[in-house]
Amino acid sequence: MTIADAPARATLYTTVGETLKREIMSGRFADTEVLPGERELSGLLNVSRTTLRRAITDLVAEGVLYHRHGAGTFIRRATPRVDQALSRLTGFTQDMRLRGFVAGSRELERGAFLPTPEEAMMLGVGPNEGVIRLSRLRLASEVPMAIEHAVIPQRYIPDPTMIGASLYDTLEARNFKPVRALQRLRAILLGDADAKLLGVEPKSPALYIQRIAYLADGRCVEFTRSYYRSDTYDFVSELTLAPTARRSKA
Ligand code: 16G
Repeated sequence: MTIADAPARATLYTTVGETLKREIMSGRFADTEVLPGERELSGLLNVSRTTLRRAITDLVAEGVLYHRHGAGTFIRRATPRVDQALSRLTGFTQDMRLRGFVAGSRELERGAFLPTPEEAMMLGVGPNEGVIRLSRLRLASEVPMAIEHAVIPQRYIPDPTMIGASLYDTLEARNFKPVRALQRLRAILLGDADAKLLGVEPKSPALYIQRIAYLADGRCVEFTRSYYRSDTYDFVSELTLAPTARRSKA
């Protein structure tokens, strides 16, 4: 990977940038997310560090690379893009499986607690009835997609360790799988901590989704707050004419 026949000095860094980009696309650094250090790269490309730095700045502006404060320069991998129907009640693991991605999670919190007033109200439980909290960073084939904070009344899952890789699989195995849910969506800007977890720039836009899911008998089994990366997820809804409008057309 040397820059042979380098053109005029002013465009040398552009050529370096293009070479570097081509190498990334062709999978040269596929086993790492971190770009090799300046010394190594300038040696590989046979250019000065100043030229290399300039090329990297351009690739950052283009979105091919990104800096993480104190950690170095990283390669932005192509992220999965997901179309999610808004009208189907499915869980993350199932959604990802259907799309050929491997669902994964990084656990952020798991335990049994007394509910906050908001949790008690949303779940319809008393202030002294325990709830399970499970917070996870959800991954699709290793790429962070969403942060989820799920709360479940302890009467449905007595012990937090009972929950396996999929909350919905666990609820189904216990005969408490939700059959209906209400969802509220709002556009937000991510705070620093959440942006870092999701691997995006601070203040990136995201979708905040609140889901309240019910059992067939109307009892509430789940209250989940999620932050979905808006660059990886499209929520799609199907619209049909209201019955009155349909009648008047016929
Ligand atoms: C989805 C649900 C979330 C549910 C989770 C279960 C949305 C917005 N949220 O992410 O409410 O708790 O799936 O997934 O769709 P799991 O079965 O993989 O744990």
